[in-house]
Amino acid sequence: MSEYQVAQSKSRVFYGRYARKPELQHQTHYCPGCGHGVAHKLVAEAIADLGLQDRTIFVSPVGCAVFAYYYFDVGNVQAAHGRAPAVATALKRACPESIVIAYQGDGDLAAIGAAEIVHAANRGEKFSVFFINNAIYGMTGGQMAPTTLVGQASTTTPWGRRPANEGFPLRMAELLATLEAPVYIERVALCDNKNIMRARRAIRKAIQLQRDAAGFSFVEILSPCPTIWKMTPVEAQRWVAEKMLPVFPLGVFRDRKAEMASNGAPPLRPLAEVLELSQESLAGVVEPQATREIRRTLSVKIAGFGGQGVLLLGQMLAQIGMREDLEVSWLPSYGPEIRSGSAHCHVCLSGQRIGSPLVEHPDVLVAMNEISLRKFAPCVVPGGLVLYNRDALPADFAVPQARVLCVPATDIADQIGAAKVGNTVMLGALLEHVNWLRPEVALAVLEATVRDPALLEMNRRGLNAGRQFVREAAFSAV
Ligand SMILES: Cc1ncc(C[n+]2csc(CCOP(=O)(O)OP(=O)(O)O)c2C)c(N)n1
Ligand code: SF4
Repeated sequence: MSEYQVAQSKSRVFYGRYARKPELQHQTHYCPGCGHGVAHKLVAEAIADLGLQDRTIFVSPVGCAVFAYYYFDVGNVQAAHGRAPAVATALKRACPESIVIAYQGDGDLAAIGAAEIVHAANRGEKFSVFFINNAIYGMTGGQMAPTTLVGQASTTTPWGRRPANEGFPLRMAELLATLEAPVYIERVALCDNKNIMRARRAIRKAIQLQRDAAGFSFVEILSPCPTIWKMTPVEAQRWVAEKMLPVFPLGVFRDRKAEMASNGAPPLRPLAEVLELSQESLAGVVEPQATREIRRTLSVKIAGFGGQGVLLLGQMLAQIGMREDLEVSWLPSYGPEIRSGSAHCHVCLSGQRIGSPLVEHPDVLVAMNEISLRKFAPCVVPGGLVLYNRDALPADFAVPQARVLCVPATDIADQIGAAKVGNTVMLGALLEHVNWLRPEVALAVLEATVRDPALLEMNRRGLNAGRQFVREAAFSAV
């Protein structure tokens, strides 16, 4: 067999294997002939060629591209339906050095998210938007989108779109081009190789402009959806050229590199000043130890029923971290019923910047009830710790990979006289274990949080009781 040279291969901006489904790790979930696959490839190649992989944050939409974060090996955030421009705004403002990409379908961008895209464009937010216009809602089975053509049948317009009833196709590129702020707006089409090359250049240009600190850039990409259109991939490409191009003409609608200076941008101010933290609220702050040098990291999941102080325990831990001059994050998660439904939160403390506030594999799990124990204990990292709010594990349950410490926190709190300080008992147990977080800092946080003197005293006792319990448990284990 003759030797061959690989001329085209998967961009390194894609993960080597996709973790979405065990049996699908070598391919995306897109239908054959779908424009999303081509658009992804063009975006990935542009990021790779411009050397921006480490700086890129990709905001994926709701729609067929919802799983883009399984494919792009960059920073990823998945936004609620239509809200990608709002999320991208926050990301770009918080991390101005990042290359922020909002990627959206036409239902996402032009229907539910119409306000977000117009206002982000109008503010001239300095990120890039790639807008996949396939004239239909793909993911949900083919409802009419704002971009559906006149006469085009959809599940919600089976008779074909009628302007008198459903209005006319929305031309987003032209609409945004009426605004002052955008720097670059172009419409391209994935209907044949020549046009795919044009799309490639437009995508690259949008990202380049962002790299060069210009303003808002927007590329509308007319894109085939063979599945919903009930066509073969070849027919669908042809349909883009024959039916979509007359309604959505290709071209550059804006090409104006804005002045580089950030005219009118608000000055950067210290966080405490922005949050209006008064001297009074900072009173009792214990001087941070030299934790920056320590570079400790700790990820904790705290789970239980609403009403057990699960979220508050997470907040207290995060505040202790802040007072220790660490980077912190606290991410709550609870159902519609805040009391007695299940609730959990993720807390990260680190001497370095925190990549994601999500804690899938915690160093420490604080399980305030059995459901949480069973659900989350298998995810604790090998060698991690489970603090369980009972005096023993259930007889049929083991956590082979981690250490388990049963701390009957609610019972201890009951003995103190207030079941609700069970969370503080657990905090004490946790502090005793993580010996680089100081109890005096925890006390200062409690004093700043609990206003009622009697309850504060209970909390103090709870904290000490939790520490004491762990010390004695360790002693009896020796
Ligand atoms: C708030 C909200 N409303 C509605 C939905 C249902 N929904 C999911 S995807 C989608 C349409 C996506 O269509 P489009 O943006 O055109 O993307 P495509 O799937 O065609 O790529 C809708 C309506 C949702 N997930 N969330
Ligand atoms: S339904 Fe359409 S847009 Fe969605 S993956 Fe399939 S071809 Fe692509």
